[in-house]
Amino acid sequence: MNAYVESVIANVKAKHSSEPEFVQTVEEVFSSLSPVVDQHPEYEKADLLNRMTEPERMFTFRVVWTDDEGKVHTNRGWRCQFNGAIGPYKGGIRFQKNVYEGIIKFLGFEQTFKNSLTGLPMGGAKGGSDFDPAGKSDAEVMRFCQSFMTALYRYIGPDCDVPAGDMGVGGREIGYLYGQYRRLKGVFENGVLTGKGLSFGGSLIRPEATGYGAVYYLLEVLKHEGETIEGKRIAISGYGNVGWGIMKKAKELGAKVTYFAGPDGYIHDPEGVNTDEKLNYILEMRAKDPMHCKPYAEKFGCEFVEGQKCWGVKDVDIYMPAATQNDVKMESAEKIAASGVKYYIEVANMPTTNDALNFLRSQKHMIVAPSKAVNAGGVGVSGLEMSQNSERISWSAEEVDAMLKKMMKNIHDVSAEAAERYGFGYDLVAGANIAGFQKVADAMMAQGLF
Ligand code: 2IT
Repeated sequence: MNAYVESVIANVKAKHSSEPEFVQTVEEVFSSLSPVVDQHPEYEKADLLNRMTEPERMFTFRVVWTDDEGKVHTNRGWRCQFNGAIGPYKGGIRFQKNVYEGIIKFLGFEQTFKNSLTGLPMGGAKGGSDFDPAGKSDAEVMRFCQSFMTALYRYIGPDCDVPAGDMGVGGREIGYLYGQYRRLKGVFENGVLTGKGLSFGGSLIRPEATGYGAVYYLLEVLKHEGETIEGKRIAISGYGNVGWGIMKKAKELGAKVTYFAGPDGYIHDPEGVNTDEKLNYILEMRAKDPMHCKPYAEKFGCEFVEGQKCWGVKDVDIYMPAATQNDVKMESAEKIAASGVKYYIEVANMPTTNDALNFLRSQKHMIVAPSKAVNAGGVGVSGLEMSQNSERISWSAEEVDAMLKKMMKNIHDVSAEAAERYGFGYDLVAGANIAGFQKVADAMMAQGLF
């Protein structure tokens, strides 16, 4: 490994020992950059890599809200404005009990390279709170969102920082957050948030974009291998917004999701989630109780395996982990490699531990694609939402979908090209890291030291 890259990784490990997810992502991204840094000694002179690991700004804030019984709760909120070199800070907000600095920082770092890959002018950011949305009423969520935005609104804006959803933050939360922003600012500045409802500036296809984009990216990988998607069987984890989008697009293109895993176990539906009834049922099931997917098996008479993940099943063609970070560890990776399945397409942010990811990449029979490329269609369509808001227009679903498809093809192609150029062959992981890095690096080098 290049000595400067090695020293930066060592530095991050020493400085961030209490933030393992952040250390993990820096190591994953930067370990692809050795040949690039070898060719660009000016990066070390400008200490570019150490600068890239330090957020431009990160802050916490107090979020106080009252529950329906009048009891007062105090949560912590975060916003990490990681890198603004190529555009306004952009990235989601996550509400989840386990959120802490390390999660927000890792997501903000990933977001910087992901956003760069979209080809749109968006910097990297992430935010969130340790608020647990489970079991909260609409009114409680509203009060929480209003309090969160009251603390945050001075520090964001359409040309400054544009939050969106992530886990625990969907259309309902974005609506409440935007309402409070508008109330406080006294302006209709809807470019401040993406993932909005259609009646106040949301973009068609944004809710489906991450899942659809993942399948469009997959199409390019299959094309590269001389295959098509018809008849392909897919195993996924997660059946949230993203997993659901994959199911829907797969069905449309003649493939099928035959396995999906939730917190309580996994479902095996050999027919696939291939009817509108099944797709709608998943929405209903999730709205009622996001922790259990077993009711699907009861309703449609298929197998449910309690407490297990579907990693290692043999009767599929493609694995797509779409749940959360570090879902696939070494033990699962060994099962995946042994199953003989060729395609491992990451979808959730950092769903694979670094040792597991490197193990899968080293399998000669496998093709591995990284989440920061595969799931970039979500934020990509957020970028298109920003464009529509600033022009005060709305594009049709067909227009947005066509742009998304083109964007995913481009992300695949620039990644493959970057990997080839630096001697990695068809290594989509290294390629995405290099291609995402290059634009941010150029912009930072041009803008002087800070
Ligand atoms: O992880 C992600 O890319 C997101 N949660 C979406 C971010 C965005 O700004 O749309």
